[in-house]
Amino acid sequence: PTLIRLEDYRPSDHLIDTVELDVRLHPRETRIVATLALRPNPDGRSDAPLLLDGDDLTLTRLSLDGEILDPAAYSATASALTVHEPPRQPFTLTIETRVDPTANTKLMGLYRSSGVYCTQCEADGFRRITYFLDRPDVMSVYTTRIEADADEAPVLLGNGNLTEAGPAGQGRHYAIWHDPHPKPAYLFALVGGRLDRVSRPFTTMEGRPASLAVYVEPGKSDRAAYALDAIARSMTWDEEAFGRAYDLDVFNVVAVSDFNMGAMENKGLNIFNDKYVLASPDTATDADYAAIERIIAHEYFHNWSGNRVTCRDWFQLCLKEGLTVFRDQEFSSDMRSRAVHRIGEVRTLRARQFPEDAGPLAHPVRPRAYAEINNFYTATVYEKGAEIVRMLRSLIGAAAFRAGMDRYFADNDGRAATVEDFLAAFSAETGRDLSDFARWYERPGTPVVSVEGDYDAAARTYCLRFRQRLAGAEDSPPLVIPIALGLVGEGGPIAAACERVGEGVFVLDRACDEIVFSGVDERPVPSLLRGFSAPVRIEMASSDADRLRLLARDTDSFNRWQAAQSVAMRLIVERTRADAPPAEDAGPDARAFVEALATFLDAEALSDPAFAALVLGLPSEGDVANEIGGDVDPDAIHRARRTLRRQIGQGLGRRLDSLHAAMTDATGVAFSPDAASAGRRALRNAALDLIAAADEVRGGELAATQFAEAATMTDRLAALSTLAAIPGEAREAALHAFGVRYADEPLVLDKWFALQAMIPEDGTISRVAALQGHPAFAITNPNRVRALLGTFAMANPTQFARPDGAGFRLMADAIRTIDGTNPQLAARLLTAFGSWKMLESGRRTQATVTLGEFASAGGLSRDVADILGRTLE
Ligand code: HT7
Ligand code: ZN
Repeated sequence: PTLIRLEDYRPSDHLIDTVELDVRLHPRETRIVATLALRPNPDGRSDAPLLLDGDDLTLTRLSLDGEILDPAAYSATASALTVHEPPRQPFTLTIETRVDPTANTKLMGLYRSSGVYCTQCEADGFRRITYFLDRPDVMSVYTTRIEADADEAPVLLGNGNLTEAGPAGQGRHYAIWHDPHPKPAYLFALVGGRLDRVSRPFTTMEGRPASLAVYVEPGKSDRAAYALDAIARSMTWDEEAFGRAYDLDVFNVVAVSDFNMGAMENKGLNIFNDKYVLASPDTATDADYAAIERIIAHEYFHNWSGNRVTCRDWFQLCLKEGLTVFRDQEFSSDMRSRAVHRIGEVRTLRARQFPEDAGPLAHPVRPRAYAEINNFYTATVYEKGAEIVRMLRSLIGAAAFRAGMDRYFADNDGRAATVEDFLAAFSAETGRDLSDFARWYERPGTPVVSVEGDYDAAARTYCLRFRQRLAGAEDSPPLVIPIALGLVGEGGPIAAACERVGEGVFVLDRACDEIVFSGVDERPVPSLLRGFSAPVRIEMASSDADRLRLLARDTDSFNRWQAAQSVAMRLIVERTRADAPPAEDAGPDARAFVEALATFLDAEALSDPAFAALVLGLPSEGDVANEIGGDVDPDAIHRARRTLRRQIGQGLGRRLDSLHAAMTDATGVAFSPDAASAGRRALRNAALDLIAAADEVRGGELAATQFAEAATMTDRLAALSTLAAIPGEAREAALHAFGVRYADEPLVLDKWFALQAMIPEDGTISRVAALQGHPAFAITNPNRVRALLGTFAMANPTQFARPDGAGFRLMADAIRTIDGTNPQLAARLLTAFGSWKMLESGRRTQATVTLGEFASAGGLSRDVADILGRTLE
């Protein structure tokens, strides 16, 4: 494959100051006239030809400074337009192209989704609309005239502010949008369609009035209220937390039903996957509400971290994505419970980024080369990128961090920046050299920090020895790892002195180091990596008793949860490895664990239900596989985990029934999606699941009652999920009832598809195959595909990695089909094979055979070929 390399970056030879677009929307033949004000870039080559990017374009007319261009002066293909000897002074190029939005199944460029025209230009979709310098360091001021049939598309939206609108004759109308902020082409957007609107006013801290609006499919505006409110809350939060105000007269969000990702931060016109906009108590779970809030915030925050300050090139993607994830995490933590949210973030990181970093698709947070940039919107760039920003804040402190951010925005406003520009702002603010810290951007892999503790009762000292290692970087200088820590005694935290620990953080910046606490009167248990202060694995030999002391006594909520997870993980891994089937008797270790959980629940469940629900949740089968790391047998993991769940359920006994009852709202209590109410539902449903794990009959009955009586989607879906794990008629009846009730609700049916795709039974493969023929399933709709096939591959390890290879084949067949219409979606699904090398040899062979056949069939898109090539490497 042709690789694009960071080291080959050079500035564009030409710049485009203004872009005037005239777009005449038509379902099959949309005409685009682009008038570009070009000039040679003083930083580029002066004698260079003008080389504009295109993708699947048809050129119908070309003129330069108003004169039709002689065909000998240029060459045009579907993927490039070259003007051989462009003027050496500013000039205007007018390009007319035709595109077919209906035939655009890649969902990049201009396409139609359920009759609504919309665009997706990141990373390189603008070149599917017109020929352009489609690179983020070419920034222009856009004016867009959109014309459409007034009946087909009464709503016409563009970037920036509306300057003019009116009839255009013959039943057509037009709107002109002007965006005063120079931007790269990837932030361009337009929308045309029949849409309902909800709106509200907002006044920024600078006194600027702005109208906020959410546009949705007709008839769905009552489901847009939460998203609209989340926009206003995001704006206020960014003003308070980062001093960033909005900068246009309008902020529009449009929900569409066919979308490759979650949402897109186009300037002033965010386009969303409708899954992350539409919510009502009957159709959305608490997790959906939280995701809507987070993604609305994320895209809004891009207005500064991404749009006002954009990326010089796509290698700097983490500059906007990692930073914006960090910002949305902070927002959600402020809106909800910080501790609970942090645990969720780390679970995601470990479930998605750690395996990526440990497998064939590993890459640095700032990659050095790519074949297809769309394959680098990864957990590493986003989630690990956010962790780097978080570590930076720990290192320099919150006040210096805020000052550094202010400086970064001020110094780079209106510019296309780099990771170096970002770090330079913090260096300038603190006087600190951050070049060692910058290694985090360059090194793939998850570092391991091994720790030994040594208590000297006579000297009343406690010594901690640290060693860091990173596979593949053995000869490279060490990373700078902030480790938040403390000591915990029998009765709680120990106040002991250590001069190397400032603000509770020790900075490990050597390969090995040790620190000594003095004045320690009892053997302590160290609480390491509090709040998950760095994206590393900690290795330390410690007993369950020590871990359970942390669960009971630590002040750091994250480590209390981590302690319970670690004990559960040890028990599951040990049982997975044991040749014999897990014993019926829980054994002393599991009994001690259950006792600790019981004590914890008795003391704290009622005061913090959301946290209690998390403590009750065991590591997922995927987490266990990642922990084991090699020769993985998903069936053995599944059995071991199921047995431990049963033993916990049995051990907690009636306590779970009491919790289930105590967390049930009295009839008539109004629904609220807030964190406290969601926490009660989370604990209620965690209890239900454990009751069923202990006793399928009783749990099944309770779940069936909850399913029938549920007042919220959260409770209904949780009951259905519990029932889904119990084979039999009750399950099939409930699945049927749910399918009928929500037959006209595609987003709800996605939950139903996903739930069935997750059933860890042999029959699931035929169930999934059959569901692909369900009338509500559409192989061209990314949400449907992700719900059914994505869930099967990513969240059903026993069935995806079946020993007979049928799961792999089902996915390979589907991916081949999808690659024919939507390569980006196909490539993303293929990443499910990224952990195949971790499997035991039989399954590994099956994966190699399937992937080999897949490769030899040929005709693959660049997106899929790139993932496949790296997966097989
Ligand atoms: N910046 C966006 C990333 C993106 C995207 C969005 C929708 C469709 C295709 C896309 N390719 C890349 C979304 C974000 O991270 O905010
Ligand atoms: Zn983003």
